[in-house]
Amino acid sequence: MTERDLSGIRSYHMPAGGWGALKATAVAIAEQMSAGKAPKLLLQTNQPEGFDCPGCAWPDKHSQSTFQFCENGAKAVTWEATKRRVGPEFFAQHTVTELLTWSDHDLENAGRLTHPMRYDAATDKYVPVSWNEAFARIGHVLQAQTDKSGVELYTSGRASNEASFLFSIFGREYGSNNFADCSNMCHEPTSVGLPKVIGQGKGSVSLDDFDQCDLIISVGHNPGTNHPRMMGPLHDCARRGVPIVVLNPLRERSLERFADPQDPIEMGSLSSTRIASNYYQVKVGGDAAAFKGIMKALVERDAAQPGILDHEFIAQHTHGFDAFRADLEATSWEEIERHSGLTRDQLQEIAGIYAQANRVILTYGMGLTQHSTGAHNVQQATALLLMRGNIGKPGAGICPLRGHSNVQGNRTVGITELIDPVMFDRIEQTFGFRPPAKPGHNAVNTLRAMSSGESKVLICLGGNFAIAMPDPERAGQAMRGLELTVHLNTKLNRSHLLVGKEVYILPVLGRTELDIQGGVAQAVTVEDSMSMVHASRGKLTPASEWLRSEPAIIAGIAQAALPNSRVPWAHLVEDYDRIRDLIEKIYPDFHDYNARIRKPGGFRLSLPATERVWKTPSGKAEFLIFQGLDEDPVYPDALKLTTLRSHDQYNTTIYGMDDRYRGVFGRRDVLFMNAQDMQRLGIEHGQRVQINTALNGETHRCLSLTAIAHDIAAGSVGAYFPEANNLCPLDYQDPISGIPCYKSIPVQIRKVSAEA
Ligand SMILES: Nc1nc2c(c(=O)[nH]1)N[C@H]1C(S)=C(S)[C@@H](COP(=O)(O)OP(=O)(O)OC[C@H]3O[C@@H](n4cnc5c(=O)[nH]c(N)nc54)[C@H](O)[C@@H]3O)O[C@H]1N2
Ligand SMILES: Nc1nc2c(c(=O)[nH]1)N[C@H]1C(S)=C(S)[C@@H](COP(=O)(O)OP(=O)(O)OC[C@H]3O[C@@H](n4cnc5c(=O)[nH]c(N)nc54)[C@H](O)[C@@H]3O)O[C@H]1N2
Ligand SMILES: [Mo]
Repeated sequence: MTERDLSGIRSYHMPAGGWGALKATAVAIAEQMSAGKAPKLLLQTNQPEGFDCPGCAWPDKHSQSTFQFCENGAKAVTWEATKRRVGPEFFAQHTVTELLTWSDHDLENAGRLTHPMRYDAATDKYVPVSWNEAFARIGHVLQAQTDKSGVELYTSGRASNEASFLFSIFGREYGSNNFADCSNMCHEPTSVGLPKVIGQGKGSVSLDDFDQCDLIISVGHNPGTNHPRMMGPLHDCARRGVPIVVLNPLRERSLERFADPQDPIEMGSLSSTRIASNYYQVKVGGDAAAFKGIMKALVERDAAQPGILDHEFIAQHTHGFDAFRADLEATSWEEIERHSGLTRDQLQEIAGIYAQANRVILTYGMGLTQHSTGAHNVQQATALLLMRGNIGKPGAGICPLRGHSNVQGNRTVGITELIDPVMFDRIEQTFGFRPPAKPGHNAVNTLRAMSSGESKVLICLGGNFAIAMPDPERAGQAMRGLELTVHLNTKLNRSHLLVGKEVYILPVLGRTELDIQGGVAQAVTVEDSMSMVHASRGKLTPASEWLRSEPAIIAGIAQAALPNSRVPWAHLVEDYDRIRDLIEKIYPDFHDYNARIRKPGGFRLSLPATERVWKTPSGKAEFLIFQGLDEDPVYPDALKLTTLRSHDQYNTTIYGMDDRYRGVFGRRDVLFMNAQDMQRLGIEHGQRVQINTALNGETHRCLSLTAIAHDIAAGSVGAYFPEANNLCPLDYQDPISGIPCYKSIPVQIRKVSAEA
């Protein structure tokens, strides 16, 4: 007899959204906030005079003032605005060793950080420290570093443009270009891959394009959970009869059907709208092969019926098509089928739907980017659009779905490890110092340098670096070896507990809170997924009187570390308009910054590809060939593990233990498997299995989970992050963009016997 544990595993038959979403919102409010406060707060989310939702980077029509309901946005807001507190009494009661035994959910659920804290090794506890003392010590250790390039500065994408810019100037004046960003784990293949093909590292569509498109291709994203406000446009398009073609190994409920909580008819009649017109369960890691198949089919159709491809656009606007077509013609259908997991007929069918549409938007998320071929995948998706001229015209274009609400903005205002001579010249002209010439570290190289002892200091502007990264063991060892670690955060997380010699937790104001400087309420600015920049104004009384804003804390650290700084830190922090005036000097695209953010909705940064201006070396859009088909030619037939977000989590923040739409309740220790794969391996629904990374030399990476039969493509398995990060080797990354491969890890799976 095998033991099976199916507790909390049950089918969920409802559509995404609907009453389930309203109920979950009510529960989130009841658990975190006093009921009176919440409705008013939620009504201020994404309104012209309110704050930008800290949930995701999906844009809003800010000029309108209708409230857009969003369950997971509500969770993000109430989680920040919680009534719970983690103050000095909390830390006095718990040693770091004890807190390490807590779950990620329990750590953050303890509440908002209220005081600056310093780790005391003698008692193994965090103790309160004054702001001045913390800044003085941090400044002292920073000044004492002989190798300034051994200081690492990490940014998580919730930080505003103002905070990110000050952080980037501080680090560069100090002497380090080490600006790792959560974008290195997220959309780096977009930032690196897109400029090579269309001359810009950002998407090309705006919200209005969704009103005009006649086909949407959705690849590797789960909007009902991660970009819920996107469900509005998807729902509208579906109702307009726009076909929506989905490529995703899992059948995600929100891509199947959705009931709009703002639609009285759907809510009243318990009906819903189908979202995907065609759903294709591509194999994990099979996207490049699938794109090649669709494009091969298009080439074949065009040979039979010229005009399927947009030859005029290709001739006038692109470069490299003949070689690209020759590669498609030389690729066999058998290989395409084997690697994509889709049949030739299915791929032909997609090509047929695509060939009939004239204004096509292709949207994508982590399912496409977090691969060892992430940049290639993004480029293949773009090539598909280019073949029929679907970039740079109304209703068409490429739409990467960014993660954190300001991750795109961080990068625009200087959070990059790369050397940019134009930016460096402007910094020199503006401030009178030149940033160091040595290129910095991205996220993976940051962890490598910390782990080898080359880097000794880590300053984190938000986030949970050590837990978001692959290879928790190595991250733990790296964190424990540091001389100084500084965390600017709203909540307690596990990175705080991986203590080195000297550690500070500095509590920050959140996006929802009033930020008063020089007696005046300040606004910060953020850039959404569609390059719209707008203001965000917090409204709530801060969680504690000791909190400081991110810009103020960065200024405090900078003043202590750089006594002869050329930057007027205190003056800048008194009025954030002054910070924006400087951003405009370094990045001229922000001209008239302060005037333009005062208009409802803000302004859009320039996107040359939308005008069919291609900022590539050839001056044209490029067709770049992806050699071969498989992202993992060494282990093509191994099962491929993908790591996923549940419906109740925000990255490493675990709001709760349910994943409603996937039918998992009260637990996260599951491995989603295809029923045929289970049968082949003799594994039963609910049985405990051991998963090993199958990469050479990585066999020590293992994890035990409960296998459950799920509607997932054959050859693919799925587990939750961050629990499964132990199975992700740090060195398994995309050589072009440096992103860790979180989504397609070759694994072996075996049963764990009941006696074991
Ligand atoms: N509520 C909430 N909102 C969030 C976040 C959150 O954690 N919670 N995180 C934010 C951040 S930082 C980000 S980056 C975004 C992430 O948003 P998504 O990109 O939606 O993130 P994932 O949950 O990683 O899921 C990706 C989807 O890709 C599919 N997939 C997995 N492997 C493959 C593959 O090989 N090929 C294809 N085609 N599909 C695949 C999965 O089945 C899943 O549906 O969301 C942001 N918004
Ligand atoms: N296996 C696997 N690993 C992954 C992924 C995956 O799909 N699979 N996804 C990757 C992706 S896309 C990303 S973006 C990274 C996420 O990496 P990070 O951005 O580093 O992690 P988060 O979990 O978003 O950070 C949570 C912490 O942010 C802090 N915080 C919240 N709001 C604020 C604020 O306003 N200011 C400040 N200063 N702090 C704040 C809180 O203290 C909280 O503990 O994870 C990556 N890791
Ligand atoms: Mo992300």
